Amino acid sequence: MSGAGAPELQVDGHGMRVVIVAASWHRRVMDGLVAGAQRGLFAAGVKDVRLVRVPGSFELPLAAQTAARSGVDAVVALGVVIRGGTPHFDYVCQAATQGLTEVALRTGIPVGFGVLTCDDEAQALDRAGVEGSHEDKGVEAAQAAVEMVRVMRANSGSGLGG
Ligand code: DLZ
Repeated sequence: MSGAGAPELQVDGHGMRVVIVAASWHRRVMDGLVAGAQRGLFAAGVKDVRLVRVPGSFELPLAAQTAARSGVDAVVALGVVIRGGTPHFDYVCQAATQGLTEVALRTGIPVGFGVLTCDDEAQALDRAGVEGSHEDKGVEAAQAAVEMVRVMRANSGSGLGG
């Protein structure tokens, strides 16, 4: 899956409260993703942004669920899992992806998905919004979360949202 075809979202997050939950493995990549998400949220007008750090991507769903239940409008989940020589990669990716999906469905709170699953660190850095990157997945995840708040609110009368 490539980043080609990503929408250009003009998002408005004024008045929203957002929590970024971020894993700590692979520091350089994570610093880029967190900075990108913060940049995206501030550019959208979100002033109330809190950052929660967890050890690894496996821990993201629980932190995201706790944040989602605390009364915020949206959660942005960030992590990077780099393929090693064992099946561990697949289990961590699966747990993070499935867990974050369940959090959004269970709570009704949008969760921006900014978890990179890469073959190596160079591939991850190319998507991390650092100098020389071709993509900025932190910004994309933040914009998607803010846009989903708007979508849910706009469609609350149609059974979408609360
Ligand atoms: C154990 C592990 C490994 C091997 N690789 C990564 C990784 O690339 N990215 C990441 O975010 N976390 C990794 N982890 C840690 C797990 O996500 C988790 O923190 C530990 O298994 C402890 O629960």
